[in-house]
Amino acid sequence: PDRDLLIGRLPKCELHIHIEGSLEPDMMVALARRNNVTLPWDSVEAVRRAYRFGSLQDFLDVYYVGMSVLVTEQDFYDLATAYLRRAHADNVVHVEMFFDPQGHTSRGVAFDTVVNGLHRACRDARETLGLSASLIMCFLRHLDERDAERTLDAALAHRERIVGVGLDSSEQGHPPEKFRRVFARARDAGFHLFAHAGEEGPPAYVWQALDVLGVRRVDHGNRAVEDEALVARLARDRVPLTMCPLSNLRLRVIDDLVHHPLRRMTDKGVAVTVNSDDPAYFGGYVNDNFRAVAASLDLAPAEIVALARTSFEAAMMSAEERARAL
Ligand code: ES4
Ligand code: ZN
Repeated sequence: PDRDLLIGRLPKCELHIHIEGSLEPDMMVALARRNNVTLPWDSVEAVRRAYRFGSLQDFLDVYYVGMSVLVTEQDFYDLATAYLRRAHADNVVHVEMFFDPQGHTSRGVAFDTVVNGLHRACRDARETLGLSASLIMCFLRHLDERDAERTLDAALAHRERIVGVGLDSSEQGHPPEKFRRVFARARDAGFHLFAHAGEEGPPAYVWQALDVLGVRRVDHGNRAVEDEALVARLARDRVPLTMCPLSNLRLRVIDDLVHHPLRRMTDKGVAVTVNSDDPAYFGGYVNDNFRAVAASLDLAPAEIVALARTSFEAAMMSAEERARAL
């Protein structure tokens, strides 16, 4: 229908995409062969069958095994290039891409290998596709702060190729305040600050992301809807939420998209964006997420346009990138 045409045509930014979560089953199987990595699944079909998740942790257990096929700089380049082409087809003009260095360094892959491959893909995409793309390094919150500190140390050698730091992985039991010191150091080094909060965790974790870590944008933030004062705070300070409807559905954060909190947030004046999170695992890229949530919440064309416009407001683009994108 008209709504789908509009969504396809709208220029947009994607601000919540884990590049390792864009690894499609066919590339996973091909890279496993190329690198002699043994997977617990013996075919593309078997990989697909493993994608039934009861929770965030169920997904993460598969996600960390899946990324083990990424070994060489070329693997990271190929992964990011495939994603950026796919995003371009969705009329994405600017991407802020999360990556999980600890998911690779823990397997013996050098930090430099990861960043060099991803950065080269971002640079080439600017030339060939005309879209801008930048990198945000996430700390794995199920690991301790010391491990995050060592990861930040490694990132300082690539300071100009990484625009920010974020916080992801298993949320429950790993509150933002666990990473207070490493985020303070990252801020002093000039990184933009982000954190996943309120995906499965309580509103208190969103408050901590804001007041203890000092983040300027919150990833997911679904459960902020339970706390009226928190919603008012997000709206007042225009702290954007990068929401991911199909992820929430697949990870059973919500039982049906008609219950997605996006509309309740925008109605209260919160800046909300729509994103894909881990598109290869959750069954859709950014336009699929727009289409699914627009249909379920019966969003009007003006509301869809506003979501895309908010993605530009919420993006951490340089003046030069902003001029190019608009
Ligand atoms: C993630 Cl959906 C989600 N939540 C938390 N951490 C993640 N890492 C990759 N996808
Ligand atoms: Zn995420």
